[in-house]
Formats: sequence, C-alpha cells, structure tokens
Amino acid sequence: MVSGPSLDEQAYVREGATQTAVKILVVGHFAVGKTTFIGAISEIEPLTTEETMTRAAESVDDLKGVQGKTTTTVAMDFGRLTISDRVVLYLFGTPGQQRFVQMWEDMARGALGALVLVDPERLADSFAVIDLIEQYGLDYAIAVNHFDGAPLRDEMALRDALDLLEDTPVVTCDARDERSSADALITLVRHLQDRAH
Ligand SMILES: Nc1nc2c(ncn2[C@@H]2O[C@H](COP(=O)(O)OP(=O)(O)OP(=O)(O)O)[C@@H](O)[C@H]2O)c(=O)[nH]1
Ligand SMILES: [Mg+2]
Repeated sequence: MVSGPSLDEQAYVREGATQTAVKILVVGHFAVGKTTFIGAISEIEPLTTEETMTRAAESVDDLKGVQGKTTTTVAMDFGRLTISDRVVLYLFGTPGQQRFVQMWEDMARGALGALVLVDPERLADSFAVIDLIEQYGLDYAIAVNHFDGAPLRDEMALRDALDLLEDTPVVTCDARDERSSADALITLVRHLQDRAH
C-alpha cells in the first residue's frame, strides 16, 4: 500500500511553498566587517563566535585603521536571509585571521558562492582571500565595505588592483546597514544565477 503524506507533512508542506536553501560564504580579511555584515541582515539571531582580543595577540592582529574593535571571530558567523518566497540564503561568515584560515576549506564545501568583503584602504589584504576563493572554485562578488571617511576608489582602479574578471560584480555597501548589505547579496545571487545558465 502506498501511503499518503503524514499529518505533519500535510500541515507543514504547502503546495508551491518549496524553497531553495542556498549556502553562501561571507569572506574577507581580518576586521573587514564580516560579523557586522551578517549581524546587520540576518533575520534570525545570528550565531557568532566572538572572543575578546588579548594583549598577547596585539602583535599578531593587525588593528591598524580599525578603532574600537575588541573581539574577533574564532570559528564562524551564521545567519539567514530570505530573499524571495523561493530562495533562502544561509550565510556562513569565516574567521578573518590567518591562523584560522584552514577552517575555510571545510566551510566552503557545499557553498554556491562567496561574497568577498573588501576594505578599500587595505586592498592588498584581499589578494590572498580572493586567491583562496578561486582555489575552491567558488564564484564570487566583491562588496566594498565603505568605512567612514575612506575615499571611494573608482571601480576600474579597484578591478585592476584586485585583478578581477570582467563579469565579477563589484558593489559598495556599509556592513552596518541592512539594506545595502542585502543588496550586495542579491547582486551575488543574480551573478550565480547568470553563471548557472
Ligand atoms: N566605521 C565603520 N566601521 C565599521 C564598518 N564595518 C565594520 N566596522 C567596524 O569594524 C570593526 C570590525 O568589524 P567585524 O564585523 O568584527 O569584522 P570581521 O571581519 O568580522 O573581523 P574578524 O572576524 O576578526 O576577522 C568593528 O569594530 C565594526 O564596528 C563600517 O562600514 N564603518
Ligand atoms: Mg568576524
């Protein structure tokens, strides 16, 4: 006998209500604003793994240009953003410090793409990040986190400096702002959809 859906299935799975879960990595060098970004847009209480930075790590953690930062991500950030009635993004923020970089590979597994946060004042710090994401074979978009007072570099210069492909999207955002951060993710998802066709 072929049985029909259980009571639970009838109650929770409405016809046409199927959603696609998409895993997205939010990456970037130390202190570029990854935790801030996921905190600003997650519709669930984000999971964070912040630890206080210690004097002992002062020489290792390059805090140049990042005033007021007292904690750092030691494992990952996790958040969720529903961008349409069909697509839900599960956001995984990587730890930014070099000594945790071996975790990235595991986190990259199953991801559809990556949003690479970039600080225009510390562009060179993004080279290694982009290299890694390319090594993992992930498509990505660049989100320039526009820290207050940082001059907005022109896009061509930034593309040149980061040696980007012509179709790699570049957007600016303020990681503290929900709307601009969501727009950056939507740009990435559109890019991933284009690449899939
Ligand atoms: N002024 C300004 N500060 C920002 C902006 N984005 C992030 N910050 C600050 O920059 C600091 C770093 O932000 P985090 O979100 O912890 O950076 P992160 O990339 O998660 O850092 P790690 O996990 O340690 O690599 C925090 O003090 C934020 O408040 C921005 O757009 N403008
Ligand atoms: Mg962080």
